[in-house]
Amino acid sequence: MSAADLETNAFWMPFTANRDFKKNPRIITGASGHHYTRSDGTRLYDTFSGLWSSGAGHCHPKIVAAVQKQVAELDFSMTFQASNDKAFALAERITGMAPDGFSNCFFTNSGSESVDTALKIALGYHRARGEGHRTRLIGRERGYHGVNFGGMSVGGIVPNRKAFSANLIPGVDHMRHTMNLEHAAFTRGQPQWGAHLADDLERLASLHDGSNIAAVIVEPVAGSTGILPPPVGYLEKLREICDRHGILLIFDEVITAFGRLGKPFAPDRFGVIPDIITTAKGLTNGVIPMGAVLVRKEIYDAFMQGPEFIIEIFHGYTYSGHPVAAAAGLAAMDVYEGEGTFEQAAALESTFEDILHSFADHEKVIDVRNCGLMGAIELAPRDGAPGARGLEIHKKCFWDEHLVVRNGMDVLQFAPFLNSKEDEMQQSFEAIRRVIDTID
Ligand code: PXG
Ligand code: PLP
Repeated sequence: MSAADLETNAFWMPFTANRDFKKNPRIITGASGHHYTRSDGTRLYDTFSGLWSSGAGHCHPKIVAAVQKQVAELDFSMTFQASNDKAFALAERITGMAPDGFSNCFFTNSGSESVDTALKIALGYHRARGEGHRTRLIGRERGYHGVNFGGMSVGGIVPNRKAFSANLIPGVDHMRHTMNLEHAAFTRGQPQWGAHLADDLERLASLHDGSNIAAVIVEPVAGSTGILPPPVGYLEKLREICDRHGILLIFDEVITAFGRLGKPFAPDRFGVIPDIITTAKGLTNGVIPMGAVLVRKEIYDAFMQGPEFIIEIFHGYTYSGHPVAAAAGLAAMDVYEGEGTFEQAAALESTFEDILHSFADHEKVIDVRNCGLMGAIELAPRDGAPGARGLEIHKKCFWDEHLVVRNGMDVLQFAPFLNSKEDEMQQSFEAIRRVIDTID
């Protein structure tokens, strides 16, 4: 198939410059392992694991087989009042993998839905315990928590909020973000500078009185806004302030869960344990849309009160616990555990870090950041055209170097496969260097 034969008008593409894209569409028609197939048959190396989603590689045969089997056996069953076996099995599986104390999981279809679900659970939890006055929510600048109204409100990405600012949910404050080029540029892993920024939470607790705050939501490592690892001591401080004021701590692990940090979950890496964890993406290795919100036992138990015939939480999606998605999730867990995927990711980390930081002295590069298998190379914006350089690199990589590279404005973001081959990783970055060298 040639891209020229494809009618591209009707699809209103998400987070894309539609008119620019449709002049010369970049169409992918197949995938296998670490490569995509472009519409003209060319193989492209994927440096972003899908959209952070497909860490074990595309079209993993075990996951494909599980989905094919499930869709022919039970295509759909509701999970409202009756349910399917796979949803229960997956919930057991991922709570078993989660840090101690996480006993229950609520299924959604995406990261955005996981975030809004987590915020509702936090509010409902306090209300169930007679603390319905805890209504305020705290997010952070440069946080990405999806695109639904709750997540957008606690999120901190200006363009995502701008057009909707009058209708964001009330009672939300933001802490400052943790990125600082002056104090922490070119840090390998967690910066030493910045733990004091967690004191913003204490300040907000003083302002509103901590007893009015329901929850704080942060990405343990911010992803979408260009990889911001937590400063050393920062998450610990957030946890301590939350404990002091009875505030729930939510880790949005839509990107970081399932191996991206070389461990199942961020608490396994940082030693700080939140109260609620949101996931999506890697839950099914990106094969079928699905998210899950994991909660500590006290939270689930707080809802399990009153007459037993009464629904405890008036929340749920038609496709919560969809059997085909759950089968994909179970197969993904089999792959992760059976192949040692998270250990593979941990073993690749230092090579990845070295490759990224070899860009540090490039004249167009103003910062390099990394944590686990999350990495960013930040380029100086071209005068008067912020974002142009990043998009040009993406396009040149796609057409000339046969690479899919994700850019957010002028930040090149990398999510190598958790089971990447080191030589392919090396080669992909050699190609990226050629492109950065040659563009204006
Ligand atoms: N929370 C976090 C931390 C995320 O990274 C979402 C919520 C929303 O998930 P859904 O499934 O509704 O998209 C995300 C999604 C990028 C990029 O380029 C990141 C995401 C999505 C698309 C692109 O960094 N993160
Ligand atoms: N809108 C209408 C009219 C519906 O009937 C439903 C679900 O039944 C929804 C929205 C929500 O859809 P979902 O459960 O897929 O989130």
